[in-house]
Amino acid sequence: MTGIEKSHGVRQMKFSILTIFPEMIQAFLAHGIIRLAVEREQISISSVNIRDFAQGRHRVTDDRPYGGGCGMVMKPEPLFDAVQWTKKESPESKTILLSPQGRLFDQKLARELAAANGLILICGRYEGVDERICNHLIDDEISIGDYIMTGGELAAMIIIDAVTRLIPGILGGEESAEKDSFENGLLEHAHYTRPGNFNGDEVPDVLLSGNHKKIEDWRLESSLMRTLMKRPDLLQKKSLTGHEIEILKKWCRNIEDIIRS
Ligand code: 4G4
Repeated sequence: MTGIEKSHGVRQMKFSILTIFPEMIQAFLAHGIIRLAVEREQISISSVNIRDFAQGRHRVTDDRPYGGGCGMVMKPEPLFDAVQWTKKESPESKTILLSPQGRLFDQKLARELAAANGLILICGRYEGVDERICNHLIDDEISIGDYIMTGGELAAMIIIDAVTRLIPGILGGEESAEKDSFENGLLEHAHYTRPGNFNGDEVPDVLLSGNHKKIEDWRLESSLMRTLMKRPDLLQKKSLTGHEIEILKKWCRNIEDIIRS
């Protein structure tokens, strides 16, 4: 994208990743939609090496825990200085610590983050980060799920990936984010491409019919049934439309007919 296009109101989302392993991020930037978004200057992703802010010949970023115990803790000073420096570079950004103790990340939180001007994502290593970092520098603490990883880098990439595809203009109209799973509270309908017969398994006739109304109905029905089978919890949470309730009732009647016969 040229400077002229950018000055016509297209804003750029700025991601900064604070890590002691900036090389981990490179492969993520080099492919697919993320790479395109960087090339078009719709997003920028910069890594900040926490070790560059560490002191002494060995540039140590960890230390033994007060109170004893095994493992090491990320020292506060280098991380503090790295965050302060990044905040000066990007004063509009929101500062987030990736940690197992954070708010659980989901599509709704991804939408919330997509509205920010920029994100500073802090990746902890070792057994965790000094508590005084969490208290003073962080706007939010986010977890990508209830499991422990050796560092926050993968969590940062997951968040950047999910947030980037929600930024207006990133996805083409065909693959636009409004049609996604979770945006309407349902899983996606089944997808098919050529060949029409794969190992004896046929594509449903309706998808070849060219009847757009029937195809839309089939897709909604596919969405509803897949959600019922795979993620009934989503269906319970969602407020169903009249049309959706009719489709579920039709399936209920079919099942009752089978039981009776
Ligand atoms: C901060 C505190 C995120 C960061 C402790 C990070 C899982 C997640 C880390 C740690 C992470 C998640 C070493 C436990 C790095 N693990 N679920 N590890 N630990 O989002």
